[in-house]
Amino acid sequence: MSSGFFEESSKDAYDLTITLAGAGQVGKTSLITRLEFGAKMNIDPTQTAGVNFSIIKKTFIIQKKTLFSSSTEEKFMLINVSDTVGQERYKSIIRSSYAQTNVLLLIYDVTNKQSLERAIEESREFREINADKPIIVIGNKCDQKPIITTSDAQERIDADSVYFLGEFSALESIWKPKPDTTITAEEGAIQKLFTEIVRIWLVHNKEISEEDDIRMKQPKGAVKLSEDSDQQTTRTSNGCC
Ligand SMILES: Nc1nc2c(ncn2[C@@H]2O[C@H](COP(=O)(O)OP(=O)(O)OP(=O)(O)O)[C@@H](O)[C@H]2O)c(=O)[nH]1
Ligand SMILES: [Mg+2]
Repeated sequence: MSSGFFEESSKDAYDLTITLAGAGQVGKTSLITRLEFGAKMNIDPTQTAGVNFSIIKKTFIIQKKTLFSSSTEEKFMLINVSDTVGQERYKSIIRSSYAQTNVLLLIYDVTNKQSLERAIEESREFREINADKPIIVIGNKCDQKPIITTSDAQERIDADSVYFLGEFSALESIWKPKPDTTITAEEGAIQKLFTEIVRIWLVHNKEISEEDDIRMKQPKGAVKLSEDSDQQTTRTSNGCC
């Protein structure tokens, strides 16, 4: 990591590169569209062409806790997202982005067994290139009747530094981090999911500890479900093909 998370100058934005991977049509683009444009947006994604790069700008508030004190920091972060296509024939392009990836976000479809097989395959390929970087696994489409549970995924993707964040619905912006817990769109499901992803990465890199709190800053006066105004997205390029 090039710079410390708690450096004074906010000019050095902290960079996190996330690659989304998984079978075709599991909802990778839909999930990232939710983070970019909010819970109200109607999503009608077309198949991703190769790799689609976007930069999402977010500010996080971190409360560091020690035995005797606590301090609060705001940290600006550039989340570089590589949204890959699920089609097998593009796999070499996807693999070429793995070396630069900090966190692999592996999506499967809870209604599609084949998509879990693909997630297992992707996790192995990522591990061949990155021995220790975090792999985060999410089952999408939890608004549908699931045939794969998080425990099934946990049993099958069995490696170090793999984190299971339960189920999500990119369609309805609902997060079920555990079977008995549901975070709704109104409660900020997508923001909370990505805050957890950032937290895992920071803890993994020992930038913060498990005890520290982190939350995504909402722009002043923002209606919770509306598009962020000062935390924009830039679609930088369309990678290929
Ligand atoms: N029911 C339901 N449908 C979803 C959900 N997320 C995405 N979809 C639908 O699934 C289809 C595929 O979504 P995409 O986001 O394009 O999937 P993808 O993984 O990016 O697909 P590729 O780019 O082809 O790899 C679309 O018709 C979406 O509307 C969800 O949470 N629930
Ligand atoms: Mg896509």
